Amino acid sequence: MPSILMIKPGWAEEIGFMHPATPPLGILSLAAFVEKQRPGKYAFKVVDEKLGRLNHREWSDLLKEIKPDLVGISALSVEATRSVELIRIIKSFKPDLPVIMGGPYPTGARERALEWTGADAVVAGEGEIPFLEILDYLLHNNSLDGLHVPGVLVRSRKIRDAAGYADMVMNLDELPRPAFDLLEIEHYFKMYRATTLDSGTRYLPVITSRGCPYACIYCHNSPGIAYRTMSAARVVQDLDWLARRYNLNEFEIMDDAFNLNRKRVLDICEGIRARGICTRFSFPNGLRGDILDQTVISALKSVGTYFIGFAIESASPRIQEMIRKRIDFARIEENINFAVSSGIFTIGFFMLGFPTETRKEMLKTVEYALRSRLHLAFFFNVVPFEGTELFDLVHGPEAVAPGSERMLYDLQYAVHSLSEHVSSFELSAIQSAANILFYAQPSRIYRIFMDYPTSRLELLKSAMGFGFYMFWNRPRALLKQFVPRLK
Ligand code: B12
Ligand code: SF4
Repeated sequence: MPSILMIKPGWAEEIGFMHPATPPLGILSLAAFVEKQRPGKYAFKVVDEKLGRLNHREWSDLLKEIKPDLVGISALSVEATRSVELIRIIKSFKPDLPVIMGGPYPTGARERALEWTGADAVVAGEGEIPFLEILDYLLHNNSLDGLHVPGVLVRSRKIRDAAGYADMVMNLDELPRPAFDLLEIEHYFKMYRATTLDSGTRYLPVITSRGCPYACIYCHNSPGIAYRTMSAARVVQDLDWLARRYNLNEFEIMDDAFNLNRKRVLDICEGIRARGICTRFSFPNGLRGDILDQTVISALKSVGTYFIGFAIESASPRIQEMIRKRIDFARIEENINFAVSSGIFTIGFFMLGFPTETRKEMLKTVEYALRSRLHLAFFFNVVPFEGTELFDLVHGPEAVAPGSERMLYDLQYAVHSLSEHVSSFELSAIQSAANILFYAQPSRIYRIFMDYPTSRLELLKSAMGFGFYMFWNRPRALLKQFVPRLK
């Protein structure tokens, strides 16, 4: 039986001591889909470097042991550099071992991913259908040369003719559950997860919809990727099965647009109550905050929701229009306040440093956060990921010269203002001030302390982790960035 090794690369640098490692849903979904379509035909093995990076020797030993017939790599843009290193190791072990790459990085930057990483083929878009086609094709042919599949670019072919995205599974109810059994799942329970409030929870991440009908200019959700949802009945069935199978205490719902269909959300809550699924729920990837209402928030709370993210991004109406987020400020504020009063812990996501953004607009965003009743806030600086409209606006299609890719993807802690009005240095100062002012408000400290949804010990650990990031990782990285001779 052909052996397929699937790899989740480790990130280039690690964050303080709170390393999130969440089960890689993309890989698990591909493996489950292939197994459903071709039962018993391919044997999958998953190595997740988020649980611990392996060195060259360890990889060589592992490759000798597994003897894969094909390697699949799943990469975000920040994992591109590590993917290059991994592919080099794999190719030094066996030069003709096919390496296929998928995930958000090649989806947004297919040409560069193919040229730079050394992969034999890259997949742009969702992977279930094209990956199955690649596997079947390779089983009967020795090379990928003759493969023509939408969204798949093949290295050895002279003409790269895969425009558009890979075909998608339109009815998500047809997808099997992700193959969590391929992982040593207990390892993940010990790690920090996307809800970085604690570690040590028996949880699983779940995706109940794909795509998003909004079209924010900085987002990976291309208009070519349709919005689809699983039915409420299927979602409830999966939650019930997973909770029992893995003895879970919590689900992290990771959808990009979970609450678009109000009725579906209410039906899911109703189904959870009817089945008596006794877990908690968190939404670390956020809910669309301005289309929530009190009934929906109360329904979510009633089934155990304790943590919701609200993506506000900017408090400037001009920037909202420019980035096409178009948040209704009055509604989102009302919903944050209601969620907080209902006993839900909240986090706000803000972005600073958009092209043309003025100092005044940035300060307005910071002021908004300070006035809000949010428990936590992240002040991200804007990063233009390849494949987004924002990237084209900032770089233009030809602007990133081959050889400078590392600079493009090794983003951790570096602050690059895209605004011509505010320098990178000033932006980093605004971000630091925003963090300090936000978390130094006595009323906020009091509320965080009183409302923290896990133990006080976990609060202390998270506070120390954040302090480590704010006063060690970040200043060190900024010093290196702004005082070049320290590099
Ligand atoms: C869970 C999650 C996380 C987790 C785990 C991250 C990880 N390393 O995997 C945590 C919380 C740690 C996280 C952190 C970050 N994340 Co995040 N995260 C997500 C989220 C919400 C869900 C991912 C998921 O499970 N999707 C569902 C599965 C089914 O989809 P998928 O993984 O894309 O897989 C499909 C295809 O891509 C493809 N595919 C995937 N792998 C492969 C492999 C092969 C061989 C093939 C053929 C196909 C294929 O097929 C799959 C099935 O269709 C996504 C948003 C989203 N909706 O996807 C953002 C997302 C992946 N994150 C993103 C970002 C930017 C980050 C951060 C950099 C944020 C930050 N500023 O710190 C960090 C990076 C830290 C790191 N290096 O791990 C971006 C990535 C954009 C990009 N171009 O890289 C996304 C897309 C969100 C966004 N706003 O744009 N994130
Ligand atoms: S609402 Fe969120 S997921 Fe949808 S396009 Fe905007 S940023 Fe992307």
